[in-house]
Amino acid sequence: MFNLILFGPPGCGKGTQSTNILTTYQLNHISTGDLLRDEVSRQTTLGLEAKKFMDNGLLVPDEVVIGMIGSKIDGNRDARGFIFDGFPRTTAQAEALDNLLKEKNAAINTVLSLEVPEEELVRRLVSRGITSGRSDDTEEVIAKRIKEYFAKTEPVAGYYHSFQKLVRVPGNGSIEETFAILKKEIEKHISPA
Ligand code: B4P
Repeated sequence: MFNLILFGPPGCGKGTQSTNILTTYQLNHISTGDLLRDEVSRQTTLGLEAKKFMDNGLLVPDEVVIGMIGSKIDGNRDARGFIFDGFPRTTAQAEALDNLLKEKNAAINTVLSLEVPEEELVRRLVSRGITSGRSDDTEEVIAKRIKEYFAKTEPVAGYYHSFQKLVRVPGNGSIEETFAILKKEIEKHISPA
């Protein structure tokens, strides 16, 4: 099983590149952002609670997100591997993920961190907000999300660096240029399916 984390700040292209990667390598995609937005749109208890955090640019509490991931991994036991997109976002989430995978005799193989300058992140997210209708893509909330990233999520890079799993990748080129760089890294581990 090949397990990849796409890591980086809001708007770095994790969701965009996941789409390319999962079709080329036949991996299962787990995006906590998508899972949470689905709960919000169905107005579940979890979704109504999560929305309060998301609309304020804050991370949703660890126990909520970790619970969602556990059931997703269990539901796809025969997968070739997983792309974790937007997860883990705290060191507690990273440790929980290691434990969940260990129970399945699996581990994270590589963490690809997309590096994009802050002004480009804001530009992309503001531009997405114009068409997406996402309530967290306003300039005010974007600023809070980036602050939350540097406070709580950036330290997760150090966690994976300590296991020699972190690879920093430039993410400010075009979508195609960035995908080509990611492919080179992924193909050190697996071939296209
Ligand atoms: P996410 O859904 O993960 O949102 P994101 O970080 O904004 O997205 P991403 O980096 O994937 O950007 P994208 O490719 O879409 O999280 C949303 C919220 O959910 C969080 O703020 C938090 O509240 C909550 N949450 C999620 N996971 C959580 C967790 N584990 N723990 C706690 N809370 C959690 O790209 C953005 C835009 O840029 C798009 O419009 C795209 O077209 C464009 N773009 C991408 N690549 C480009 C390129 N190379 N050039 C030009 N534009 C590009």
